[in-house]
Amino acid sequence: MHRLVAVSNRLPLGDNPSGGLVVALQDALGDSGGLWVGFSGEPSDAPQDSLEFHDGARFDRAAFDLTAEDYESYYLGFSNSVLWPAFHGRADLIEIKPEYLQGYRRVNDRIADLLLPHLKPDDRIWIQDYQLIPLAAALRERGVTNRIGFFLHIPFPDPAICAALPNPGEMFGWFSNYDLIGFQARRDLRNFIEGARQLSQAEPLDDQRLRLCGRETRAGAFPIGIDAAGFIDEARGAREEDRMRSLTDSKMMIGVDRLDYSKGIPQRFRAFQLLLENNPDLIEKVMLLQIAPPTRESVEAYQNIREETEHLAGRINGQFATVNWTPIRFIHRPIPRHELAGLYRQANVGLVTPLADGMNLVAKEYVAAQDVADPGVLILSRFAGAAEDMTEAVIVNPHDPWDMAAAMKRAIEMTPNERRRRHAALLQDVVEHDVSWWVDRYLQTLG
Ligand code: ADQ
Repeated sequence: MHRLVAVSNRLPLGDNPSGGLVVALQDALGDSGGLWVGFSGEPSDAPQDSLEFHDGARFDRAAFDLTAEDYESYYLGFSNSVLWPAFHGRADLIEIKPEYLQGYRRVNDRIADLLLPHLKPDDRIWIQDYQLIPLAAALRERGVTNRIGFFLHIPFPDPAICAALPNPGEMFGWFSNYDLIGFQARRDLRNFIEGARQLSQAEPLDDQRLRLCGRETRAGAFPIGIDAAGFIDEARGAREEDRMRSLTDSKMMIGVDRLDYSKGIPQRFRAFQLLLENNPDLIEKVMLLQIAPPTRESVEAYQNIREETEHLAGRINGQFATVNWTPIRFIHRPIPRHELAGLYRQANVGLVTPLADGMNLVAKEYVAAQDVADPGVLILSRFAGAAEDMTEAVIVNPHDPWDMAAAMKRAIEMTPNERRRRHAALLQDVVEHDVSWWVDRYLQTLG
């Protein structure tokens, strides 16, 4: 039995984590007795030169801290102003600054230094996500020969966008230090292999292994799941008071996203506007509940998306609201899981319409939360990784407001039989491919 050492950007210390990665890893490490290492969450003036261990969980948790300058360049800078937009296909939003890349390298080197004294020869190391791509290379430079795996939670872009990074060659070199590189979707795996071939002269050896920068590595698609059983229970147990009243005679559509430009929230609002413009009979009969807590607010693109969505919701509400009805309700705070589960269950339509998304756990949570006798309808963007397997959702192109408005109408009017048939197929996938399936499959392949 190998001890699992997971490393992620954020070490969750609170009780109400809102990022998908955090939710997934917490469920996953639950009883494995491993070590989870991540950033403490608050920049510090005097960072410690060792990890800080925290008690209280069934596994060890150890935090590193960062200076304000490191946080700025590594996290807000290279991770979220270069890699995040690039990997989500938004080369137009990339902001390249040499100090961002330097900070990204420096912080990954520092994490390797802090982790080194705590590693045992038999540990399996599993590094999570785009903030930490260089970490295996940094550990290898320090003599670590353990199995090291990586999982990318966000999409991997096509080669033309990789070429817009300041350092595509260096990036593929970083990847080559992993024994297993995991992606969410088959599309990401194809993009990676094609990018590695075009930009780094990689040679595919078979459909899983490739020779990259002089090393042999393995890559695969491992679609992440949710704690399906837990979520089903949560939704069944949702108390009446956690639901929205005053809505009994109107239909509700729900969107739950971090407020991020990749999630397609303005496009969703515009499609809803079109739906109301073209179907006046739906006035007072359907509303959209959008829950979207802001994130990364010091990055300009996030300030812009917040302004854009608030402005648009205000305009649409001004255009259509009546004394008794507001078409869009926009909530900016995270809400507890049991409350969220109750709202999903109550919503007739789940709107998951990102322009790009690694997987999207909200799609799976929405399905898990439904009442099987009278389930709601999932509308899912073809650009979410989830769409590769959740084919019984109503699949839409989020760039096309006409397509989305038609899907909304179809979902609202769908017969109970068709709703049950689609939902049963979706639920089976969500339950069979849950988060423990994901962890087991990944770790077996790494092993
Ligand atoms: P995210 O971009 O954060 O995750 P997502 O997969 O939708 O996206 O996960 C969001 C999680 O946060 C869900 O569990 C959701 O319930 C929760 N959440 C969102 N808004 C909330 C709110 N207002 N209150 C409470 N909880 C809220 C990244 C990738 C995704 C990938 C995940 C996991 O971008 O594509 O699916 O990692 O790999």
